[in-house]
Amino acid sequence: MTVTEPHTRTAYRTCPLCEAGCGLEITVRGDEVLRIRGDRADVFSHGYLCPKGSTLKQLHEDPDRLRRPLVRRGGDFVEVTWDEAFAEVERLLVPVIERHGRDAVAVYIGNPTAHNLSAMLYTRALVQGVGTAARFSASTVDQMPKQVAAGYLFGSAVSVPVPDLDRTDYLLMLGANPYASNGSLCTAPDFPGRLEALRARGGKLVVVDPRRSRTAEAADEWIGLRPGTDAQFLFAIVHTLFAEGLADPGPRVGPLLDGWDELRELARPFSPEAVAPVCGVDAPIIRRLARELAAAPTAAVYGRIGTCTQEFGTLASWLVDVVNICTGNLDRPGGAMFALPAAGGATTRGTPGRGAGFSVSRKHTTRVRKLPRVLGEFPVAALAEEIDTPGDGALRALITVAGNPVLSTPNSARLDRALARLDCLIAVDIYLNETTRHAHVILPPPSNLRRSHYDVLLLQFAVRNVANYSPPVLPPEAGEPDEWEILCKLALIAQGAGAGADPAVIDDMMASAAVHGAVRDEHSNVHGRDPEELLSEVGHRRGPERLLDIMLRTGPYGDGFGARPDGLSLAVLEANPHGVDLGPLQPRLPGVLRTRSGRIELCNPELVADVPRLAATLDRRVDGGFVLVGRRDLRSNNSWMHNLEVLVKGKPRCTLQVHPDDAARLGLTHGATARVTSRVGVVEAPVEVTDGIVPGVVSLPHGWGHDLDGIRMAVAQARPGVNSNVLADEELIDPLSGNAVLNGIPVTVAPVG
Ligand SMILES: Nc1nc2c(c(=O)[nH]1)N[C@H]1C(S)=C(S)[C@@H](COP(=O)(O)OP(=O)(O)OC[C@H]3O[C@@H](n4cnc5c(=O)[nH]c(N)nc54)[C@H](O)[C@@H]3O)O[C@H]1N2
Ligand SMILES: Nc1nc2c(c(=O)[nH]1)N[C@H]1C(S)=C(S)[C@@H](COP(=O)(O)OP(=O)(O)OC[C@H]3O[C@@H](n4cnc5c(=O)[nH]c(N)nc54)[C@H](O)[C@@H]3O)O[C@H]1N2
Ligand code: SF4
Ligand SMILES: [Mo]
Repeated sequence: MTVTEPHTRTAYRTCPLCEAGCGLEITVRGDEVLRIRGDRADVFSHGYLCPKGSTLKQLHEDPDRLRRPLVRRGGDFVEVTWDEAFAEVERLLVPVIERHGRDAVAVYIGNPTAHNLSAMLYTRALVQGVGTAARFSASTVDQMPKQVAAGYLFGSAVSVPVPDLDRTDYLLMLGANPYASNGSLCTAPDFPGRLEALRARGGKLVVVDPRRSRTAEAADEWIGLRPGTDAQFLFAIVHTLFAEGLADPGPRVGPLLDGWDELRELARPFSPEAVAPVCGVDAPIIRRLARELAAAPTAAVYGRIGTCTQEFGTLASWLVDVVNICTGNLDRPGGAMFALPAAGGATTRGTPGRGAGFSVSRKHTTRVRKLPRVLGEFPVAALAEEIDTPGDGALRALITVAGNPVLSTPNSARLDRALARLDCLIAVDIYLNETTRHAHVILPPPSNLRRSHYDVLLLQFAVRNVANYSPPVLPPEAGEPDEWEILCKLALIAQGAGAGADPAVIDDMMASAAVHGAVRDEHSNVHGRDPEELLSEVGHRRGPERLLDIMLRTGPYGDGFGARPDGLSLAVLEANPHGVDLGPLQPRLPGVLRTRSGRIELCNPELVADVPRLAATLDRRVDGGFVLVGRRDLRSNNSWMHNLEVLVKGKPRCTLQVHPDDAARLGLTHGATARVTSRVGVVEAPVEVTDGIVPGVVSLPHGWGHDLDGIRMAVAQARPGVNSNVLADEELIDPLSGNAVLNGIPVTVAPVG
């Protein structure tokens, strides 16, 4: 017998770990990953990589990452075959549906699904298969306010404008720290480099944040704002623009606006003087910023987590776009623009410029708090009470897909207890962690390196139009289902088709529905064609590849199945492993609109109805108490990458940041332990004294607290940190979006001992 050394080869893959979507160059030998570095030929990231990118190798190799399904037997988990696992799902789930109905089964979709082609396309099948109203996701601890604001303004909840980073002359950034996060709802690999380029070409960067974040440090100016007061601050900018005759939407956008005069009236009470004591920012500074925004050749306002996960998340998100409109910067190069994604764009289908609009129905509400369903889902802040409040309609089962709500959502301790009471918890997940320890069955999808990728979601928010497909770097393991097959299988079991049902049934239905939808759409490049003919053209593909091919070919750059031979298809992307560049953003108004009126609805009544709540804060006095905010670290990724030694080594990151004046007042010293108490919980954390935070504000990162029993993440358990969401109050939500308030939580702080 001769043993041949497997040869070394290079594969290219888009990084799935954050929204930046950097191109990776991965060197493999056989099944072994030798090296990961930035792909210098990638059309978007040009070789950029953050410290997480190369850890796909460590993640792939992590011995704690689950490779086989686990089933709970007594107090223990045992490894079983996939057939046994699906049989167990059927045994547990079907009786819950029979006895308590479909709405007794909740589904929670977590963040990594947004970076996962398989999960992105097939969680819909799962949710439909379960047929439940009880849908929850990480969206309501994240960006829901932005989507609601965009929905009201532009008619579609994904028509979120992004700052045209590479061309703008002035960027006002609120509640985002891309030096740590690499950007969010603004897909831009090497975000820091793009900000440096902005300054190098003579532009200005202003960061509004209660913390002097790394991004604030790199900026021209840091504005230390009181948490949760972005809406008041932005309204004061709008006020100033009107008061000084600077408000001008420009000749293209102006004629599309409804509600201009109403906006001026709404802004009237929010003078810089009125908001200054609330925001903790002097009136002359606000006035100057308004003038600078108006005077800059081009400018963009951008807000993210800090402006969303707060008391006035939707109003703040709305006002970000409103300022862009008032300064004439919406939809023009250098301003705030809409991407034109190659696949799956919600505003690239149907009649351009008009649509069904966005609305929140109060017909379906949660059982306990009567909270409305927004974009088809309930606030995750209500998940625990929907389980632990007894009575008709209580939740009995939960299916999580790539989610760790026990660490990520408010009043974690209550949710943790509630999950333990479920009759059935099925987790599609790669770790036995704080949430999945309550599961009856854990179904682990394959390693990222054994899966294909295309960022269907986040390229809708990119600062440049690109398309990038990655085939699996390594072949699938025999007998291991891909994530989409797991999700389809769960859908089929919930439908009563049994654990032996073939996922292909759902996949075929989805492909057929996608083709039929495109053929019916009068504005599609395949309108009126024979669906069977189109399906046979993609008949050699299945799963996500087939769906993606259909989306690309019927998309705005697509080949239209032969109608435009030089257009995009999956085959074209396969031939271009570094991606295809589709150019800088182009103006998209009015075609991007999907409002019923076909206009930009500046003052939707739902938004207007929340303004009095905001105005009431103008009488609020800062009372000397503390509020808690979060933060991110470049080497973290929410709750789930703390099991990689390369990322967690070094000094502890889960610290409570306290301003020196506050530390002195409280008797806290650097390295001492502080007790932080909120209405719902208490944590003890090591103190980090820093002048990089506004007095009266303390900061603790989220995603930590790995010291719970029964988890299997040895590295994370060795440096557990504390869970900041034990302090987050599930009663505090932004009413328009149902989004949790994770920033600006009232707390008391005291030394321990
Ligand atoms: N390294 C790393 N990268 C990540 C993640 C991660 O966990 N780690 N998570 C990813 C995910 S899921 C997301 S959604 C994105 C988020 O990306 P970003 O939005 O950039 O999130 P953060 O880095 O948390 O920055 C939020 C900032 O808001 C500030 N802030 C808090 N409260 C307020 C407030 O009331 N007003 C204002 N103006 N600012 C406030 C905080 O101090 C913080 O600096 O990051 C993604 N990228
Ligand atoms: N206090 C506070 N809380 C926050 C935030 C904050 O800023 N402050 N940020 C919020 C934000 S922006 C978000 S997005 C949420 C995140 O909330 P979640 O999505 O609930 O939590 P994650 O930490 O992202 O957990 C992801 C889970 O997916 C698993 N996983 C990883 N990769 C895969 C995969 O490929 N397939 C599957 N099936 N599973 C996988 C991991 O093991 C983990 O269990 O947290 C929110 N919570
Ligand atoms: S910035 Fe995001 S996409 Fe790029 S390498 Fe880091 S984790 Fe991956
Ligand atoms: Mo997020």
